[in-house]
Amino acid sequence: MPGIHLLPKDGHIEYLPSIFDPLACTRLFEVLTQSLDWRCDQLLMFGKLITTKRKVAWVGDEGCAYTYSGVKKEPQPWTPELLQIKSKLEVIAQCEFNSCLLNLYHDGSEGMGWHSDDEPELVQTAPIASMSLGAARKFSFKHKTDKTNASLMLENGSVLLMHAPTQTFWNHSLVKTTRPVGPRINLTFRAIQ
Ligand SMILES: O=C(O)CCC(=O)C(=O)O
Ligand SMILES: [Mn+2]
Repeated sequence: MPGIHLLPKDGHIEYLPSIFDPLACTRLFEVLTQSLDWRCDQLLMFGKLITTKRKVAWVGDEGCAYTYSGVKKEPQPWTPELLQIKSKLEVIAQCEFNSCLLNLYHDGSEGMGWHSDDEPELVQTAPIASMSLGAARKFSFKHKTDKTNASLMLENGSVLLMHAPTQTFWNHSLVKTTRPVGPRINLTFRAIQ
């Protein structure tokens, strides 16, 4: 599938704008907000348990528990809407996913710091498919060793595919902004072994 390619080396990302139409996105935003059990995220930082304002929902096949930032998450079951999105992204990404992490950012004061999704339970060769709904937000990559930077805007209805070995060599972050921006939901479909 033709997309916008951004990383100069050591990985491969494809940005696909307008995969979902604006009407479908508005409806999905509402349905996801109401049909999932959203919790404040909990991260272990310097030995302390931090609770974020950003909300998360972890969805997946039974048995797909996932540990990140020192906290183990048990999945909630798939909803019909999430299964439909999953099928569409599996065709685009040519890969099967068994879990999805959803993040709900209420405004520009919420973001996600530098990290890579390189946990051992993720299938290392599988891409991560990241779908965005709502406000467009800046997403940045920084090379882990030489600190090369690259950024793009993740727009409503877009999909970003992060192919292997991107997570090995690059960190990414969802940049906070003082610009007034509305809420945004991001869905990252993942393959857990
Ligand atoms: O909100 C985003 O676009 C990124 C979220 C992310 O990096 C993650 O869930 O691991
Ligand atoms: Mn990530």
